[in-house]
Amino acid sequence: MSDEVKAEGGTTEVDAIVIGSGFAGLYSIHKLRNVDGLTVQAFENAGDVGGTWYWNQYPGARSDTEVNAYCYSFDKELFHEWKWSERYPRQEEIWSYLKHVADRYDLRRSIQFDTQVETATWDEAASQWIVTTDDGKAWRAKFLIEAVGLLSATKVPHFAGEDRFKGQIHHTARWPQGDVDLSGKRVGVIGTGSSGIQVISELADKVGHMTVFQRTPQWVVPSKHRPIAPGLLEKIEADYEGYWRDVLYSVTAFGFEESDIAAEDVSYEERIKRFEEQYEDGGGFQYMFAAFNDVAVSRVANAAATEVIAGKIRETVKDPVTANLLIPSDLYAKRPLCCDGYYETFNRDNVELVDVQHDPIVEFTENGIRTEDGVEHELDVVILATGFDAVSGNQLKIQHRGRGGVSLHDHWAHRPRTHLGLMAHGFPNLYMIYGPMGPFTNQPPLHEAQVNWVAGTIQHVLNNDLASIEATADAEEAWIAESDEGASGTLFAVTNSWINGSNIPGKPIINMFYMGGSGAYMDKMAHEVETDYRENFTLGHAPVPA
Ligand code: NA7
Repeated sequence: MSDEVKAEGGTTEVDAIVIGSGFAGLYSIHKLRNVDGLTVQAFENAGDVGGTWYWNQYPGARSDTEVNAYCYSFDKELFHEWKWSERYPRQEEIWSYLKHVADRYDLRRSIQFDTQVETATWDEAASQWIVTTDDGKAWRAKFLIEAVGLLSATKVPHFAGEDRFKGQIHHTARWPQGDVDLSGKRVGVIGTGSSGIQVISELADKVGHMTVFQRTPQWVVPSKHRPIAPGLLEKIEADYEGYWRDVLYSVTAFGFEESDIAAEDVSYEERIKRFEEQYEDGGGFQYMFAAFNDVAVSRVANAAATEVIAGKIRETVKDPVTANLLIPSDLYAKRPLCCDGYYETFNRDNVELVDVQHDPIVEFTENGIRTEDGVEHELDVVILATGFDAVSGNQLKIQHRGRGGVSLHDHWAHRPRTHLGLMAHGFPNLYMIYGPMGPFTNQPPLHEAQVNWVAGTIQHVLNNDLASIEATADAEEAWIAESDEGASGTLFAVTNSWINGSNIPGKPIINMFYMGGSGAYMDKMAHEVETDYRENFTLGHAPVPA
């Protein structure tokens, strides 16, 4: 049964609209339904729930966050009853989990699938958002929650001649449902980020020939995938609230023990020894945050981290020319990657590494890809593992008009602007889960924390008969300054990647995250509640009826 109510003028009215049905969208629907029984309508442009885990069905797709912190915490029964099979679950398993959550909490009745939200316009007089969808319908709601995904708007580079290519081209994040038969095929992979290294490692022994088109190598450590440590989930359940509190009040919210030792404070030998041990234990985020606490800020620490990985690449990859091509010159300051067997893949006879930094892709031909050295690489299938217009990309696909008709595109013309990564000045009652300058952490626990905060503000608006809540211009400015200052002290700021927008030509290169840590971010949200939202928000009153 739908919650909607027909409103005047052909639009349908609900209390809250949610966009997206990934981790954050599903929890938003559940949570908001429990705020004074609000009516909620969600829109999802995919054919089912899952968000990232719906779209990324490419071979080898799996989480590289340990599953004990890559799940919901809001219901201990759910945590208890869902039996995860692996430390880093595959896409299929995470997707099944999210579908189970949708069914268990009866969320599907609120979701309209295969529907793209096109516009969102603030109606000042009614204090409502008017949302239009690509099926030609219009909706009204007082609250709009956008859970549209941090890594969702795909980056699809266009190459000369791609229309005449007779084979198939697939982006990893728009992988066809039902899989693609690649056995025995000649497969090219463009891109060597998280998605690329997973697809390459998974497919190398299943395809006829694989050509890896690498522009920029990245540092990869093994994940050392293994079953979940015996007793771990039971131990978490024994102190469930304490465990999740510790996750949220850590730096990264990944659930592992973060180091409090600076690599700069120990000897060179000790540094190398510790990174060697961490490499053996596996995990990208662990390599960055569990060995020492200064890898992302200290060039000394960073150099030791990369020295160890470079040594492993040289040990693993038999051909020294290939090994050298695989060793990055960048700092270890992109989103850290992990994957078992990645470097070993390049010892296979059917795998070829093509350096497209040296010899860029010139064009697609009927039969494959031609690079600048004149070589035509013959291919049946090309996999684009070319990433995303991250963080702000999906938000900007919706044409927003806020107070006074100002567009979000204009408001963000020079850079995305938010307070807390959640709300933007001029856009009342609009919440962006993991919007720009949100926390740089493991996402699911912080999704929940943000949605809980959103629900709290909505409750505050309702309890006080308010029309709206809106971040002030000063709050936005202060948040940007604080986020920028924090990020400028890190090596992420000086390393090209989607984290600072530098993967998208023409996109402003700026810090896209608050890097003060999960615990500090939790305190920032709590501060707003403790001050009754008076410091950093304008609380709008409904017009008194005549
Ligand atoms: P990433 O990490 O942004 O990686 C994209 C890769 O694609 C990267 O190696 C790029 O090389 C390469 N790329 C992009 N455009 C081109 C063109 N035109 N030619 C050649 N190579 C290109 O995306 P992922 O999907 O792997 O991962 C994104 C996040 O999703 C990941 O960090 C996880 O959080 C989940 P470049 O570095 O630009 O030279």
